[in-house]
Amino acid sequence: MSVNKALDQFLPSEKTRPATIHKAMRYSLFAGGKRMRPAVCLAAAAACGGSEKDAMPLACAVECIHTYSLVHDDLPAMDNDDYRRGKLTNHKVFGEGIAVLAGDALLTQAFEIAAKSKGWPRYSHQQIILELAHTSGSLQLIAGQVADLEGEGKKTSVEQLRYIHERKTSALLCCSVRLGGMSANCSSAQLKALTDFGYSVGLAFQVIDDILDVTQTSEQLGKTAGKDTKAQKATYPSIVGLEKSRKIAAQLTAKAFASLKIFKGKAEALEGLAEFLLKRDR
Ligand code: GRG
Repeated sequence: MSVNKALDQFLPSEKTRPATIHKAMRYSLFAGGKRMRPAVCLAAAAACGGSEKDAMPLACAVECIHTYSLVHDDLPAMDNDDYRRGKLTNHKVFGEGIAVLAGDALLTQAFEIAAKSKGWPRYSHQQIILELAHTSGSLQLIAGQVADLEGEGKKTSVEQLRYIHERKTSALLCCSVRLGGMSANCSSAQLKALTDFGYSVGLAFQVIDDILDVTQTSEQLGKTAGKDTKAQKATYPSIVGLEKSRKIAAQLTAKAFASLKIFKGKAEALEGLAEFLLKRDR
């Protein structure tokens, strides 16, 4: 897959000193993730008439941020998980100290890779970096994680759950789609359509993740199933039930499709990904 090849080229080799940290970064990055964020980034670029080559650094940057968030989320101080992507979690293999650093290094690596992108007439490096920083920061990804940690074991409303899902999941998916568009020097109308698409698809993705947590086995998911219920975490199925959750996921996906009208059939790859996300089983 071209994303794997590009990530391999962007990252220091396993043998680069200090070898442990590069091994740890690569261990989680190449552990078999679905690469959904790079996929939507490249698909958004295609919808706007851009090239894979121009979008690739940004697609790789979002995957590095995503992987960092998983490595840190799995730590004992956070979600405390032993399995991710069907393999032992980073800290189980390398120890907690190296896992913290591997996450830090992946986050930093994302900005280095993004800074290597070419920059576009409508979207400067400054805007690209701002987009990534805002999404990873205390108002989005980290805000979602904080709200999630603080909400454990407490009664959560659907509004509060949506706040968490928007930040923990939808924000990075939305950012991936937007960056794809920016790499194709998209118009502001196209960027607005991509933002709407990314938001809805991102939320649908998390609702489906909540559903899979209760309907699939750990083997199917490659991570511990049923964790949300065990941790008394609020999820869509626990608040509104399984059937209503499925309905919400389908409605969000339909909304995502509707946002793509402006591309007049040129967003086939994005449509295919939205369909795949709705029907996925892991
Ligand atoms: C900043 C530590 C920190 C966390 C931010 C992203 C996040 C919040 C926590 C990670 C755990 C989690 C359940 C996030 C929700 C998003 C999600 C469903 C991630 C899993 O994404 P997939 O299914 O994973 O695309 P793969 O392994 O396929 O890449």
